[in-house]
Amino acid sequence: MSYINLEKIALKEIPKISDPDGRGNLSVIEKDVLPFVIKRVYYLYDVPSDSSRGGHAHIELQQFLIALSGSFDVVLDNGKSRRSITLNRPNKGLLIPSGVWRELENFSAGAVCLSLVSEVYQESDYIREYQDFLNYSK
Ligand code: T46
Repeated sequence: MSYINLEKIALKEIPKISDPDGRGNLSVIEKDVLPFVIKRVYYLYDVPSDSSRGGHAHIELQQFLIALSGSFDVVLDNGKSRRSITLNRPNKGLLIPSGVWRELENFSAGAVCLSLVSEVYQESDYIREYQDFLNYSK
């Protein structure tokens, strides 16, 4: 397996419909926005600012993360290098392919992280030990 190019992982615009009468915005994710069929949706909230989530990679699962409210940082690691991306807009999402280690940190007060994923929950899809991930990503 070759190292995944982290520079290709970028924030993706989600279509936004601004209301002409000033009633705010509506964003929609429908077919063709994501390269996978959504099999599961979960969300993280009430995360203390000094806590982190993630700290693992997935073997098959792809996911799309959105900061529905507030902000947080996603640290991506391909086994060779790291990069951090801030999510702070509900009309931008981060598409994380399989095989990338991720850590979510610096949650602001009231932050809500929505996660749309390509697989049902399966613990066997997780690589939770960093050394195992380094061996896997070589
Ligand atoms: C990811 C980051 C961003 C379930 O029972 N069903 C589920 O669908 C999920 C996602 C988790 N769980 C259980 C498994 C653990 O006992 O909930 C507990 C916490 O899960 P975990 O420690 O994996 O939570 P995070 O926030 O560290 O990771 C989650 C996702 O698991 C992961 O795919 O990328 O959010």
